[in-house]
Amino acid sequence: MSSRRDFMKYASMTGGAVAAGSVSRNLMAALPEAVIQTEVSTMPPLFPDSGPDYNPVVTPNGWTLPFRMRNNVKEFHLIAEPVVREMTSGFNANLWGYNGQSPGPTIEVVEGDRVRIYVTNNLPEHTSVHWHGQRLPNGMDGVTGLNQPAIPVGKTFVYEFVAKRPGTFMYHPHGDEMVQMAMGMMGSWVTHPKGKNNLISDVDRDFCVIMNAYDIVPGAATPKIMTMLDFNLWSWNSRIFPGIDSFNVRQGDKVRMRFGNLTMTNHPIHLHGHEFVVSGTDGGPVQTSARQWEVTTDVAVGQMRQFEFVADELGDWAFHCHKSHHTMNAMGHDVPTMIGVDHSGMAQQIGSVIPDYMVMGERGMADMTEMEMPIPDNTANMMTGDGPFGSVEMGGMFSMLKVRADQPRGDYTDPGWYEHPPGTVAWEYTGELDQPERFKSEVSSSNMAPAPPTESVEIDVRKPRRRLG
Ligand SMILES: [Cu+2]
Repeated sequence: MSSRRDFMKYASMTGGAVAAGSVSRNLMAALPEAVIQTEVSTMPPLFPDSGPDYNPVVTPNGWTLPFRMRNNVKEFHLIAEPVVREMTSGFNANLWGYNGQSPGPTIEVVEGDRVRIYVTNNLPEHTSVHWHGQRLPNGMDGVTGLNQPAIPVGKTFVYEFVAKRPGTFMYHPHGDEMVQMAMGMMGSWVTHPKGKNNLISDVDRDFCVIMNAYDIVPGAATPKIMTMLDFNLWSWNSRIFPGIDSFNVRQGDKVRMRFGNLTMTNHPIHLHGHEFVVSGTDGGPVQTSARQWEVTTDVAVGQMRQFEFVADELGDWAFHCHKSHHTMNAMGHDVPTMIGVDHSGMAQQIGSVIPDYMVMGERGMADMTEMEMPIPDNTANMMTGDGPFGSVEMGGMFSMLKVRADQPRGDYTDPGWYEHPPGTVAWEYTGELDQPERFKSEVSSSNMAPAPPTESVEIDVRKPRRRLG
């Protein structure tokens, strides 16, 4: 099996979007071709044409790394390098990644495969790769200083091990990792089961997402790397909504989602309109008897989770992290809450000194999506993304599951907006409105200050007593 043939197959599937990389011709004799990808659209699955058959995964706004077979070993070539990632339309980030993108390409193998990965370091500093979650020889685990010397700038190291157990894994540096992961160095790894495994079901669609977070000041393009908690860009495969592709499926499809978390906080991943079971964790497939139906599953720091469901409800279903700050883009967090504060007068006074002054958050933040206030160049809007009924008021870790009866099998393209059958959209009631009856105790609640007591109140304080016996 020649690498050229593998490569050609992939290139023809993707319309030539993948191009050969920067490795010189004489090196190619020994090294597998380095394939570079710079398109941000979702690449179609990479069907295997050697070894055992499997149903490949799709990485939304990402791609799968082609390999070559050499003496029964699957050979890959990763190039660690600075990249420019379009995180959403109109916003580019200077990141570090692999083979042209951050996150790097998804690596897909089969249980029992012997895998050899060439890693070329084109970063301005040393690096290494840790194969997160894998069983492998200690010297292949990729911790700089502990298992190997760091890969110096300009050098290529080789990792080789057998992909022992099926599941969802990740890869990331384990040398100056705080900097390199904050800059976007990471990727997904999927090991398919060899043959039939009773705990791993066949699915029609298999999506693979790595969650990452960046701290990029509005107007800037390079992440702040010292940030520990206050990240402001919460992304899936280094894309932020509305830049994240929707997850498009055919009604009745069995769907698997794989989520890995390489951020510094947990993400409760929430799907509307369907229930799912968590079918796999970092340790492998979950026993059938231990699975429970959920609509949200938490993916903690450093974890991978697989969940599965049958997409039986037609429509465009919201799909997002349930931490509401994570469905927003770059914003200032240190802003006082002004809801309920009357700014009238004050804005005018400030306006005489600062002509463009604008009151923020007087009636909630939804106005922010409409204001279109001038923002610095190369800044993502805080929460935008238009739906068929107006602004979705979301950013960050948000997308949609689009279920269609006529979505062709294996077709991952966006079918557009769902057309609701007549009478199935929430509508405005225009009839009579009676004044709601309230309990007496409610009358003075909400925005009104409680009435001052008319007489002095005697309070009976009961002191805690020591319990006897
Ligand atoms: Cu989150």
